[in-house]
Amino acid sequence: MHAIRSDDDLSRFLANGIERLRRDDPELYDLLQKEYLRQANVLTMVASSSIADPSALVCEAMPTMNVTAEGYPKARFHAGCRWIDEIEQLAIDRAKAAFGACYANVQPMSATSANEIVMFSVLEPGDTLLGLELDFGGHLTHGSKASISGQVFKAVGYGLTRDERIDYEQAERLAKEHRPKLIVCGTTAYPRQIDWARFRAIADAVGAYLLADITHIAGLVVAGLHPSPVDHAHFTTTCTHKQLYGGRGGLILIGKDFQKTGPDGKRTLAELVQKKVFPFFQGAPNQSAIAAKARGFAYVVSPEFQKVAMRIVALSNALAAAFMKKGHRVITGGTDNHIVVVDVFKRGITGVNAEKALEECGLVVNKNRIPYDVNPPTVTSGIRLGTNGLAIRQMEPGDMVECVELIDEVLAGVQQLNEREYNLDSKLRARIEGKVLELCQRRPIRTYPAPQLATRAA
Ligand code: DSN
Repeated sequence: MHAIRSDDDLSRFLANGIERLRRDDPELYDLLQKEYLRQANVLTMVASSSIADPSALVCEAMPTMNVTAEGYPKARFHAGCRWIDEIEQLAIDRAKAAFGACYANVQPMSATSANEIVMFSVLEPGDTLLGLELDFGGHLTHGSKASISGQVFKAVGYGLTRDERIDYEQAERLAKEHRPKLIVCGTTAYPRQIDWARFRAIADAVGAYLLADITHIAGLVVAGLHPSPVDHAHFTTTCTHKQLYGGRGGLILIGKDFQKTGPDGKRTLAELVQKKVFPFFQGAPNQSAIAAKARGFAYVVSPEFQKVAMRIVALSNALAAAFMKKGHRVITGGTDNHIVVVDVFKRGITGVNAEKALEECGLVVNKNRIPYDVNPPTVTSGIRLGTNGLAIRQMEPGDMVECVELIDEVLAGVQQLNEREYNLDSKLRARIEGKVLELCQRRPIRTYPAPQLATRAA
């Protein structure tokens, strides 16, 4: 190997790339710069987002991107994979260590594809799966008719009880009635803990496999602030860019069942997943994303992240309490994780109007259906908030009271014209926007530029 010269250093390489981008493609550079500033200048409370550390983000920009590497470490279909193999193995080892798993596949491009890969590992087209209904906080890939999961497989859905908790009894009843081959648990808008052992008991009673999708709560699971499903479920999936603060993509884990044989009675669950990721579902993996995942897996086992995870939960509890103190209806009356769902329709505003009005003021949340919603998915009766990004800003529970004051003022100022249109007084908007900027400046993202109060980016 030739020695790496000091001027071959990666930081110089990246700086050169940025300089060339600025010089040769100012149009694109300007848009990227605007997005960078936008994130600094708004309070992002979208529950499915977070703020990755630059040390994870830069991995996505590495020359690893240049390597085509179909296959797995030490079993590639292409040459030139010596370091790629080590990077992917490092990501696998770190993922297994972080989650206490026996098997990890770091190649899925997203949690969506991770879920589909698991489904095709144990189901044949036309087989039955049982998942949480989208309307009750499930995910598109848990059996929605809009996704492969609901079109290729026969999907049956369980819901929530009237007090907005997972209806385990209904899930059990439906499992016994429909004999699914796969049961999916995990949610996108459920603020409470999930009883993995109970789901496993339901699955075992009907001979089904269990898939736990922990996309939203993966960081809390690593931090021990939510019980882990890894040894309860046959398969655990997650994305790596929400609460793992790593590269954008998916991850499949298997716990103690990794050597159990699958439906054909021959191949193990781990072997089935390995073959379904590649070559069945994907070609060459994104090795830069895998490097960024490796960085995220190291971050979430650090003492620093333990504090972030505790802050995530403390902030969401404070957020929920502040909403309720203002008289808002919070779904389930609180939260155990990072998610808070608020019924804004009770105040006469649709979720979509609330989302748009809040974003105008620098408060970024997303519209979300609430249990037994009377409005369609593109309108909704609720908004969903999450504290992953606020925790990175090192916010304190007291700041949540201020956030809710601002949100409440905006909602009170919305004059709803119809379910998708509203008026918002421009003076109110400017005032709240200014207060959001002050808050962003007081609690900056450490690695982003401090917001400029007078010159907010468009
Ligand atoms: N599942 C969507 C969400 O929760 O917002 C996107 O990941």
